[in-house]
Amino acid sequence: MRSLTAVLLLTGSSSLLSAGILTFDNIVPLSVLSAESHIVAAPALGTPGDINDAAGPFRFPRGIGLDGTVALTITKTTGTFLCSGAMIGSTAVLAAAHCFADNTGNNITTSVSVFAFPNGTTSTLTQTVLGSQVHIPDQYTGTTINDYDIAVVRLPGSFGTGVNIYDTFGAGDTITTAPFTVVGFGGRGAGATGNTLPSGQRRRGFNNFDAFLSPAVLISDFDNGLSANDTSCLIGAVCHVGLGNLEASTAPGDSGGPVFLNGKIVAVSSFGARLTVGDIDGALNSTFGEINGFVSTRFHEQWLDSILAIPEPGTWFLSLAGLGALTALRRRTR
Ligand SMILES: [Ca+2]
Ligand SMILES: [Ca+2]
Repeated sequence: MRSLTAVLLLTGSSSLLSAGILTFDNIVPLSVLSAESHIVAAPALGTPGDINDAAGPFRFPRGIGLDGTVALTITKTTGTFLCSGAMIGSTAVLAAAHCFADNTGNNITTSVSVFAFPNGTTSTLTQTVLGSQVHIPDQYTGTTINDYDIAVVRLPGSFGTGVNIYDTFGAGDTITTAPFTVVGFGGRGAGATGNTLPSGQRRRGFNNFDAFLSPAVLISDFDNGLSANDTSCLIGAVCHVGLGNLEASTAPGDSGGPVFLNGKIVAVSSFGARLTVGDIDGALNSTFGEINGFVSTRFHEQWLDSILAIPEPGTWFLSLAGLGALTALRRRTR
């Protein structure tokens, strides 16, 4: 998912919110009009410029610590899909459950290809594994907003140097309202018009958590600087009009992508939603005023540890390919 849709230049200052601690006292009820998992229904990798282009706040060069973020193309019995992920072990990819499951929570994945972009090279490393290497919590039921929308794909081997491996939040880590960094390969666009550009290029963006929706689910709103669209404030959570032209939203294709806070993965991108208030245009399209939902890694600390303890699979395929190989994948817009 992820349209690092953003780009509103504010005339006023965009003072950063002080880093308040977010506790379960900050659980807010939501009147959701519509919500969607941020998976995109097609492989859309194919533009070599996913990185190596430092222009703009949402593109980033290699080697700044985000090179453990990966793209996943997932072949399910229902089609082929794009999601995002991150390395949390040399052979473990953190992702979202809905990328691999049907709407009742069953794993219907036949194979997964994981694409890494190592620091300092122009090549892409790919590993492909069977759907049996996807681990999803037993409690996952397939609903769009779900405490258990988290997954781990186990790979047979490491990608090697140049691909970062991240820690995830645990019991000792404090979730705050300080600006976070989110990374994904999903759709792109501007906040005023939404997710209008193709997915398949890696982007980062920034936002703040506004509240818990449950002990496992965090939300952030997509601010344009206007109180009228400060959805978090309108629902009784944090009042904060955003990060100016750094404010970003996720979009379809960003699902499973990591959210970083204090250098660790605090959450996984899960869904986007429109509420009864705030959205600027009446459609669920990653515009200003919508909210993004994320599943907490701290909530799943013990489950993640249990999966990381499973030995890696014995057979695997590693291919080193130029980005040209990616361009052979058919591009489709959402
Ligand atoms: Ca916000
Ligand atoms: Ca909208």
